[in-house]
Amino acid sequence: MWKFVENNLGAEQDADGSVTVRMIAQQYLFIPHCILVPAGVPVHLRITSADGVHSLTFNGTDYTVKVLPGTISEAQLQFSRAGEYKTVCREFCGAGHYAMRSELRAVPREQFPALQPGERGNCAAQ
Ligand SMILES: [Cu+2]
Repeated sequence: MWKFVENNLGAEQDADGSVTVRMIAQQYLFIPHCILVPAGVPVHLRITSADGVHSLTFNGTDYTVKVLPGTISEAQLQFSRAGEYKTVCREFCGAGHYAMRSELRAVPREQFPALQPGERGNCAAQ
């Protein structure tokens, strides 16, 4: 089974051009806190929870991914236009729930391959 290790979180481009994103939800944030993906490309999301139940949503889309501890939730996503999508928890998960929001940034697809792996989980590099 594939392991969640800190250095494999983030976005990784696969041989067919699609992207795999690995994330962790925990009280009260999503890790990585900001993630970059190419626009217009299939994104295969894998996410687990470090504690309770969370629900990952992307503002401006209909995507909702329920996140549970002890299991990996998978979803197929695609962000057709470049831009910022706030990632917001929609499952009440405790006192800090309302502040549980991070960001996904879709960049023009031709820009993505030039990003270093460290930049794909860190919007400050943009
Ligand atoms: Cu929550």
